[in-house]
Amino acid sequence: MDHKPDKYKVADLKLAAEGARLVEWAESRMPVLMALRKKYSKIKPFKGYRIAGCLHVTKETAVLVKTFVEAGAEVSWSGCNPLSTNDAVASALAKEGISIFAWHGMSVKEFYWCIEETLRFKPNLTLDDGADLIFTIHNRHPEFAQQFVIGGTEETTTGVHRLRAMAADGALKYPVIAVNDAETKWDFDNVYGTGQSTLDGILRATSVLFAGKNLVVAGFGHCGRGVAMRAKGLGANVIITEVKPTAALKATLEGYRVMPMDEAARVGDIFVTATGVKDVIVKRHFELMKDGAIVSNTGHYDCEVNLVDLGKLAKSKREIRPNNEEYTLKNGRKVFLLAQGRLVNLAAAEGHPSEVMDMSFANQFLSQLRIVSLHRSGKRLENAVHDIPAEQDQEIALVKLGTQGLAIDRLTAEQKKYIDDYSSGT
Ligand code: RBV
Repeated sequence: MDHKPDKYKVADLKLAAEGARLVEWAESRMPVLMALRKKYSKIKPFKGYRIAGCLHVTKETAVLVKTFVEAGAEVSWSGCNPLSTNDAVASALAKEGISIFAWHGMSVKEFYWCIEETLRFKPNLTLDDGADLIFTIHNRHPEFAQQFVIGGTEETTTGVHRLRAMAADGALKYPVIAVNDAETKWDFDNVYGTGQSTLDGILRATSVLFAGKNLVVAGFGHCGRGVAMRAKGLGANVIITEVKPTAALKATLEGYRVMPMDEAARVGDIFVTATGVKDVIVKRHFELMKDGAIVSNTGHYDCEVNLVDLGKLAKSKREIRPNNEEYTLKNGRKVFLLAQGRLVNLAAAEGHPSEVMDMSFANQFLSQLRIVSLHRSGKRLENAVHDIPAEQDQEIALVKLGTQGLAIDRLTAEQKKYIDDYSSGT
């Protein structure tokens, strides 16, 4: 089916109507992306270009996919996590004729099969969340970079880290724009999006009271900061574990307790890892945990909580409620693992709210458009990881403010002059 991505594989097409309503709901909360859709559906700048995407199949992602299609692109899509696909949304997209390969609860083997399917239509552009698609191209089909791929974008911190390491090694075969590093992405999506959706996931999987609980957040980056802030708002006693001194220091000034995981493991009631690093919670930590401790992860990969260690320590396990497995340890205590250690906000809830994804995905759309526009004029970014232009952030933020009915002040000519005038002082 070269060049004709007319295939799909989803869980159940009968869910399409439900999915379409979810997408409609998201559209009503994503005014910036919808304004881009309106503008570019007329000129169809993506006409003749094929985009392969590998990003959580949520109602917000569907709004992005449909925007690409209306702007003229051919699209083929897979999810970027085995547990994050919303089956209703996936079937709504399939029903609309979009090539999509995604269902909730797939195996890792199926995950890569889906990616391969999206590559069959020879994409010109890749859109990643976690870099699994781009790595699949580099590892299994390196010739695609010469043959038809002209560039890509990356949505998340973990993916950008991996790609920067690859670029530093000279191994990156085509240019990638780091959407994550846009201020209107990381300072909103990563903080407020992760903060709210992570708590949403933990609550849906447990329904516990946060007030008065010791909530341990591993990692005080943007995501950890958001989780800590929102948990504090619900009355939790937040404890931060860190490896970076400045981040730990900032956490103390926000009023959080800071301690190593070896201490936190003894006192925590709820654990959330948000580090991007593996083995944050391992055997010796599980052994120290209180009876009833709840363990979850909101980082991109499921390696932050060592599941092999947990499995070895357990004498039995059962699902006590959806996305919540009770492990009975050999020491008699129980530990509850949420969403199999995969990102709890997407696996147990719906991911970030539409309002923040509005800005993240506006950045995605404009970054893909930048690659295409350069290509049309015979240009190409170098094979490196590129930032989005600073003006793009201000533009997106201004439009977002406008959609909220908010206006801001403007610098006068005099003020602009003052800013650059180093001769004036006291
Ligand atoms: N994320 N997407 C959603 N609702 O579509 N929620 C979260 C959604 C993205 C977010 O941008 C983050 O960088 C990434 O998921 C982590 O995999």
